[in-house]
Amino acid sequence: MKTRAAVAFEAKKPLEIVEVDLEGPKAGEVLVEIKATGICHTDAYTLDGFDSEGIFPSILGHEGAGIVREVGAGVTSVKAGDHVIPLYTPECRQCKSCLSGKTNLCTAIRATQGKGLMPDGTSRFSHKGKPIFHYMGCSTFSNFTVLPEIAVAKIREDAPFDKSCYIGCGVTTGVGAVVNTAKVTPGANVVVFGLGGIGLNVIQGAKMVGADKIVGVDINDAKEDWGRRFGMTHFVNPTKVSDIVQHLVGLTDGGADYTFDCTGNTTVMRQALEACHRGWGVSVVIGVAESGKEIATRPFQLVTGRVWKGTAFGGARGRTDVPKIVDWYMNGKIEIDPMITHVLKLEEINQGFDLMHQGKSIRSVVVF
Ligand code: NAD
Ligand code: AHE
Ligand code: ZN
Repeated sequence: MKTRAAVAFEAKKPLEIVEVDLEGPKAGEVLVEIKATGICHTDAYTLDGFDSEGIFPSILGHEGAGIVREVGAGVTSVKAGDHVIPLYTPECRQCKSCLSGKTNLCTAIRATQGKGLMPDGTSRFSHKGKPIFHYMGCSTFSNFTVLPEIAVAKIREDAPFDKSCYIGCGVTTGVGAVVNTAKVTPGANVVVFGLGGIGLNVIQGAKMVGADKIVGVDINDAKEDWGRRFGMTHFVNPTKVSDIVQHLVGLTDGGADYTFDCTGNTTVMRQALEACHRGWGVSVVIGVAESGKEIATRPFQLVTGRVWKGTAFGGARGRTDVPKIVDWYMNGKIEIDPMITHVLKLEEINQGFDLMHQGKSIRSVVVF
């Protein structure tokens, strides 16, 4: 079939809206009509050439929601008509990682996914007879896409696509980092670095679990009102204090119980670790750093009890947890609507990247 898609033909170039060819689902795969997709900073990071797994031409996008239109042989867990959220972290429930009960990082299809291919080692997308690569196993910047069955979460049908798509990455990552990865406890002091589409969800997660002080750190003063809107109690612009770590240690009576990096900046990651309380503070890396960047700190920071952790997709097991997070949204336990600052047509998708780089959006959502 033919489908409209925003194609990244080259790094650092705007996406081009073209008609591409899409092969139907093979065994164990499903064809999904994408109804809406968010634009996450990770899409921009890959488009800008910072991703060591970045591969072109490809169809980016990994924060979508849509409807199953066709299933391949042997598919049993979803059927045509089901509403689904694509999962860049699938959940096969059979691999060593899934069976361990210790991680959400399913390994069943990670190798081919990282190469922009379906599990059989081929692409379903092509343009003018040449293959186009998939992205993060999702490629939601296409009106139709093909996904492995284990990479879709079936969700309730009354959830609006233009909001629930955000649960495909940003909401689950931020809230999940608090609930699943850090396991923030009531009364804890929390510091969140980077108040964008992910950081604001860390803030709302921290508020939800009853954190006490929730300190937001951002170089953009315009983010202060956004943070407060979701439960932030204090704001710091690091460019306006002489030593951000000492400032935060002072604000949190010796250091935070939990800190979160939502910037992808390795200097900030170090600050986040060092702003943790001696003896028990836990710092969670969420931000994705540019290819080649490394993190550093004095080992003494760890010897004296601070813990450095990371999280992908908020530690969520996609097929199990995503439907629950959709329920949280539908039942009013978490908010999504105010964070969606811009709704765009596919033809306007490059504006969404510009708004993100200018710090003018929280989330732009493309509706098909
Ligand atoms: P965003 O652009 O919406 O927000 C980033 C925020 O960080 C902005 O408000 C910006 O002003 C702020 N910032 C930038 N540099 C800063 C600095 N030096 N100090 C303080 N604040 C600073 O991006 P987003 O969509 O929220 O994504 C944030 C990061 O999380 C990105 O690196 C993205 O790739 C990553 N991410 C990771 C996962 C995961 O599973 N681990 C999932 C989604 C996104
Ligand atoms: N491909 C990059 C790493 C990118 C990365 O860390 N991706 C996160 C999700 S970001 C979503 O917005 C992730 O899930 N990582 C785990 C995984 O298996 O990819 C690189 O450095 O090569
Ligand atoms: Zn993302």
